[in-house]
Amino acid sequence: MAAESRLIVVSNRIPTDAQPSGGLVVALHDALKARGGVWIGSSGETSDSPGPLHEIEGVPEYRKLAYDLTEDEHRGFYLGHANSVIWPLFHHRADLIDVDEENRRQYMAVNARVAEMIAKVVEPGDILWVHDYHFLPLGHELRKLGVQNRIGFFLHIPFPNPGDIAALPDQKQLGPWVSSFDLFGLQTQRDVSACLEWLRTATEAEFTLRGRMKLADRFFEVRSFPIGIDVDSFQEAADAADITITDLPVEQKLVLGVDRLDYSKGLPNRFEAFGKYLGLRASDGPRATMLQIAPPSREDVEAYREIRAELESMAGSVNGEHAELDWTPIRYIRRPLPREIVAGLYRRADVMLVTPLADGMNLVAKEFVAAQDGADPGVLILSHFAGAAEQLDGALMVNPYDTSGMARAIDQALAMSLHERHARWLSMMQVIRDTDIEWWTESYLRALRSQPQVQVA
Ligand code: ADQ
Repeated sequence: MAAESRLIVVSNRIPTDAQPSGGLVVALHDALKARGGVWIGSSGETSDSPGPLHEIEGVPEYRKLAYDLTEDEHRGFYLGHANSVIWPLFHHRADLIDVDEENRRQYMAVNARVAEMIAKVVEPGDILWVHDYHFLPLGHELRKLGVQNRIGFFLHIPFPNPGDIAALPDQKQLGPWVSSFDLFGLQTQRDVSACLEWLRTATEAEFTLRGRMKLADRFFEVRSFPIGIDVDSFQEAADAADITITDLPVEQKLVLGVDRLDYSKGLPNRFEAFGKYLGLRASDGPRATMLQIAPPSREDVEAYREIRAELESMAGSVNGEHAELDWTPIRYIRRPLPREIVAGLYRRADVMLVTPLADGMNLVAKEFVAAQDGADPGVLILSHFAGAAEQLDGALMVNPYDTSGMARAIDQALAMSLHERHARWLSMMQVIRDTDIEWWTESYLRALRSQPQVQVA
């Protein structure tokens, strides 16, 4: 068999541990270990004079090359344009975007600088796989430097509503950015439809006979690859976990939420729905406690400070209304918890609430399913707006804007028969096994490799 092409992965942060943990990071680590290649990303450090790529120690099979950002770049590129314009807009929150000319300039400058560093290490035959919204212009910058290798992109977050794209200061450039990649990978069919609709209505792109798109002189493909998890490793972690880690009495029901604290995750609506559920519940009925784990992320961004204050006030008011001497209905933990503990909580939970207003996929939904004991599985309540909803039709689907509907779903889930819980869980397990993380990496890279290297339709 001919040697496989060397893989170059580009992602915002490069893992610094030799043996990384976390689903996506492990998948990319495994892909690089098997093929050899290079992983390029930010070191997470800032420096006044960042200098060139520097080697980070890892495993012998592939190299890790990191770059530092200046303070100004971190503020403008990362906190500013990527997380205060692209993130909210792509999560359908155009009302939250904070457009700033200097931040946009830093976003472009970092992409140009990273492209120059990458161009120095690319060899003929390498394939490049660029990850996420921090690097939308990277393919275009690489093409400007003469890089002709196959370059793929994967967007981990939703594709925006086509009409909202007009709010991007870069809207005219987005077409050339997307078409500079040979394969533009998205999480769901819904994202692909939105992307194709935007290409058709707002750009000069044409559909070609072989299902590819053409924009100016470039041919490219837009396709969905729903990301998965390492099912066995999650199942093993849950099997090994201590499920008595909470002090809840065994007969008490646990309703769980595990999210990064982010306005896209729909946490205020979830708290409100749980409050309404408590209002529905018979006063002598079984007690259910909701445990929400939500460590704050990106606290330097104003919108994140606001959501944190809102949640704390809501938890206080629901508890004020419903708590009893020996029962606090909403518990809220703001620390990130280790994976083993999260796996134990998934296993202990009777109901899992995954109710984002918008989400690329949402791996928590899949991890919860993998962590269940098949003899007595819990119930997943899933928002229509999570990418995972396209696959996990065994979940109880909810509209996160309808908090009364969510309250009824919590009630229904807590009362569900073992027979129904089991049937729903089995159908979800089948899907998460069929499209696990290895399937995702393999199918994406196979599709990227099969893009013609010479640009033809
Ligand atoms: P995220 O927005 O981070 O990822 P998600 O996919 O749900 O969202 O979670 C990522 C990981 O973080 C999961 O493995 C989860 O276990 C862990 N995690 C989340 N909250 C945690 C907590 N409170 N404590 C400990 N661990 C926690 C982005 C996109 C998603 C997409 C992924 C992968 O926003 O839509 O699914 O990338 O493509």
